[in-house]
Amino acid sequence: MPRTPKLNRRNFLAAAAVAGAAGTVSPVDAATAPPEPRRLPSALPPNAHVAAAETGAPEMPAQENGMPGSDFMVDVIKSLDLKYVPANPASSYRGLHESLINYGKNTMPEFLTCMHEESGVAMCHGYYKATGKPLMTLVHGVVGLQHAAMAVYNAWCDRVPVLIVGGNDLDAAHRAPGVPTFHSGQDINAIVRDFTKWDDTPISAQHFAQSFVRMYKIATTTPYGPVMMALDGGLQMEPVRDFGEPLYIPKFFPSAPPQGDLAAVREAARLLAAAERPVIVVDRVARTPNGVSLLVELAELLQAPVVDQGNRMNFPNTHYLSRPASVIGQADVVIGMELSDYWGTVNGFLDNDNNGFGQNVSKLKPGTKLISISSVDLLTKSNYQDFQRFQSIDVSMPGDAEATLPSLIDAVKSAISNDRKDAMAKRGDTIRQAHAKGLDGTKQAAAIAWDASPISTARLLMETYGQIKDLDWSLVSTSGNTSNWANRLWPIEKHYQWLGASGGYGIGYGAPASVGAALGNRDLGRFSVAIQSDGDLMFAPGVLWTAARHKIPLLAVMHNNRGYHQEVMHVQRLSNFRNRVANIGNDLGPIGTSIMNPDIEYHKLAESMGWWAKGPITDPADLGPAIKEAVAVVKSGQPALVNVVTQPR
Ligand SMILES: Cc1ncc(C[n+]2csc(CCOP(=O)(O)OP(=O)(O)O)c2C)c(N)n1
Ligand SMILES: [Mg+2]
Repeated sequence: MPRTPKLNRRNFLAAAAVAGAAGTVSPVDAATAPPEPRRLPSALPPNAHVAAAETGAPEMPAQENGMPGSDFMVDVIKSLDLKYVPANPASSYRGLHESLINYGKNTMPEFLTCMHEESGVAMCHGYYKATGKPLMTLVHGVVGLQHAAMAVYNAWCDRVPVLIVGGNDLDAAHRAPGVPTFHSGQDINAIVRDFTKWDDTPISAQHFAQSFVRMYKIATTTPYGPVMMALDGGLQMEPVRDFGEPLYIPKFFPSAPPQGDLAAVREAARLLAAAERPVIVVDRVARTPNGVSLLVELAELLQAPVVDQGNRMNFPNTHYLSRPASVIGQADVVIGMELSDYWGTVNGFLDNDNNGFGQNVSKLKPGTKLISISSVDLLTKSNYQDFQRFQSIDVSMPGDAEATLPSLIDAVKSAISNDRKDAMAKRGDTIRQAHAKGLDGTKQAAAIAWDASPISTARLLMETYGQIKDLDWSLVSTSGNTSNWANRLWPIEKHYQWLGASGGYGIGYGAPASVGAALGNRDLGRFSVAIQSDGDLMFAPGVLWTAARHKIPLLAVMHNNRGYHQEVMHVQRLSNFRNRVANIGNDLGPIGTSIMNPDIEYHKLAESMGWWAKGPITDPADLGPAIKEAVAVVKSGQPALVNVVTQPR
């Protein structure tokens, strides 16, 4: 049986426009229908005639033969094993939507209903970091993509592949007038072009097939990143045209990641092997679990401290060579790998100093040599400033750090002379002692104000850890600022135990990225936990419903400090500098930055969207038992939220 045919774009639109007029019935129904009874002013159920008019399917024009373009597109999408499509629905991609759920049977990919396009993109973002597998999202031409844009920027800055397809009706002469035309653009991709790796607008089915496989390939070649396709409404609707040649789906083969130049690798190894105090600084090195093992090998070979900037789990924080950023000041050689901000790593910036402006200070000793391996050097655009301040580097290798590590390890092995080995072992012992001492100090700091109410952020984190420590846990995100207690005190040893932050620091990432990561972890049998701040949650809280609707188990423990506290501090600092008392607006709290009066009942918000929830927890003694209950709920397959009233930081 021919799978389609179907209907061409113009008569489809005509039919849809007729069907859209409320109360329209076909002439046949109208002739046989009983006369309409007198309307009663009430919410009585509609009679059969009205119900048919409101819910019945419109009579459609005869369809032409041929497969709809969007069915072929589903075949292409299925060839890439994309598991989910988290998206907000829209008419501009209705052709593909209908094909995904009917022709594609809503599996591989499965449509997940999102309440904001930003949530759809951020779910893909979080999912990728939990699983190493990209997802695609669909957005409504102009307006949906405008909503999605910040989340795309976060994925760009965080070097995460996300496939975005935006419906758009390009044919100005034949598209539906009015709203669909408001929602069409000549070049919708321009909205996100500055922070996507590639974009395209296919104009034939075969063009779609090539571009979709190409965008997958580009997104998953390091440095990873989001990619965009504008998908014409007419192309989705019309039967595929093969232009006399059989259509085909290009086969995807992954690209080998680019590596640092071998001569530069040897020079770097020579500097590292000869250094008295080498320091390894890492940001997004471990793309895979193997990246963690390679980094441990390099660090142990050199007996060098590792500063993990934490945008991924790169290095176990329980390893004796794991050290804080303060060691950079003593270095004579620094190797920075996949750093987002090399300048900020080796320099200090004091915001609002005595002049009221920032002050720059070098952290380095004179003569310190700098080495860099970074794939991001291979992809820099001009407008957005994610490339950060310029830093001069002695040995700079554009290339993927994880892929370069094996040759660097080999080169370091050859470069270490036997007479250095004792000194290196001694260096390792000193670092081991410093690591143990540092951990003691951190524990003591965490105990400060242990019994305070609002609850201290250290207690928030440690009570949470106490309830999940025996599970195969994954900390999917910490939004807001909890003084980094998780990374300082939870033993983070596996790559999925910490998934990093948003990348671009666009707030509103935490909640949806946690749900996306929890989705990936669900399928892998891991237990997901997020520390969820109040400000972050309120950007697009509808993602809570998405989690409940699609049965995504996630423990969200709230860091509810009742404000945009980072901004509280900014305004306070500036008031101090200007020698003024910050206006707190009588009892309303800091103006423009507090989220109080009325206090938001986050537990009720979550409950209303199908979550198990408890709160507000103000007594620290109640915290452990509440989280324990929530853990049991999450283990049964549901999301659960504990609303905890916390100290600001
Ligand atoms: C989209 C966006 N809007 C505004 C900001 C500025 N901003 C930075 S931190 C912050 C406060 C976030 O509040 P919350 O998530 O509750 O964290 P807290 O600072 O209270 O720990 C804001 C508004 C931003 N980074 N991104
Ligand atoms: Mg807050």
